[in-house]
Amino acid sequence: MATYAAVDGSRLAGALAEIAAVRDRLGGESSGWRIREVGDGNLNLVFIVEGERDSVVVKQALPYVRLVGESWPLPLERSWFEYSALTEQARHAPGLTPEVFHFDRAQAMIVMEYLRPHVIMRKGLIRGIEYPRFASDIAEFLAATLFNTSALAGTAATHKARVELFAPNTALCKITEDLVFTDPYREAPLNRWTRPWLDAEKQAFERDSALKVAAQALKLKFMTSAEALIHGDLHTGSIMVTGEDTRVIDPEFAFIGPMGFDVGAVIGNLLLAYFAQEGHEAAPSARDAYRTWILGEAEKVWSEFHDRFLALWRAAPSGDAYPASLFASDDDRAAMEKERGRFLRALFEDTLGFAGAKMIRRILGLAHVEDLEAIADPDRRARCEAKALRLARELVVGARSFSGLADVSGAARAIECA
Ligand code: SR1
Ligand code: MG
Repeated sequence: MATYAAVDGSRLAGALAEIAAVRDRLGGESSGWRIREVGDGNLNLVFIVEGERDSVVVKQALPYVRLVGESWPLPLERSWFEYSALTEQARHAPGLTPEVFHFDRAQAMIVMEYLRPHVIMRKGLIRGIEYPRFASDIAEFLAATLFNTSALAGTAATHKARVELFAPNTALCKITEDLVFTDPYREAPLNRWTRPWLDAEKQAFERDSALKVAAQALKLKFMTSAEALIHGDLHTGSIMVTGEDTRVIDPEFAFIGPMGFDVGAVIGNLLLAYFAQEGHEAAPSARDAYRTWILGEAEKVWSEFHDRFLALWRAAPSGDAYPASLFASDDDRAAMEKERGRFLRALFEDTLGFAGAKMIRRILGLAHVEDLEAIADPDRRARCEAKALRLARELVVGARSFSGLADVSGAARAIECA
């Protein structure tokens, strides 16, 4: 296939049969392959193809935003950024991304490992399931990918080459700039919220000068802070889990941005899941133990990320930033240790701010999350959402006042129980 064409089941089998590596993996005659479209995301087509021997997932970008339709065009090249990010992430965090079997740039199509019996983490959170490996695996993914793609680990030239490679992913960044950092704070045609229950909150946020300034400071950081290769959309719908395994999928929003955006996405989405529990429990307090588990996981994600990132920096200060050769004496080493603490504290505050911004956009902006959308009773949904908005605002405006993630858990509990 040369010119791009969105595939359907019948054309897809023919196309895959021409790729030796995929044909051999699937096994048997292509006419016998079972193909179903399973994409429920906002942007792309996703097929599961089951052959005689094995199965694969085929993800193809559409030239528009699937959620909205052809009126919102979107470059196919996002598939190239996704493929490039998957490749780079796999080098630094082996076993934590899906294996890629084939990439076709013209067709904007990635053929990759079919993860099973994995489920989307968000769906597990809705069902109240605990995943024992989740926090450690995600902390490892975050620390390994963020540290190793920063100038703390690599040369300035490598870093600039990476910036150049991902810089053209502007359309996807613009989605985030608009939908996360701008539209929730103004009247925008695509905004949605639980009306009329949250009308007062929406209006208050539009008039909240301190909140708007803090959100714009985060937006500026998102647009200009080229710290590391970030996933760019690391919510719990981009994580697939079993009790024993965790994989990060869908990095099509990847670019060189602020590290806290990825860490904040994970923590913000866990907090959304926390506040959504009232909408999923069979009786009041039935999910209390699960609520505790979720907050514990958020704390673990941060503390294990912090420790791993610090360990990587101490063990391999191989980057052009803070060159190890400058820090040979005891005084130097003590000063460097203090500086690492300062860096991680700033990253913690970024993380909280971005977490709050990600929570707000999922309640007042265009693209919502199933944790809350699946709550059929609007009264109950709005109650969950209003609580999430309260904490989110505190995180965006007052990140500096939180001493640690346990402090955030405490604030979440206080709001939940108020
Ligand atoms: C128009 S796209 C809406 C959202 O879907 C993706 O998953 C990103 O989160 C994006 O902001
Ligand atoms: Mg996605």
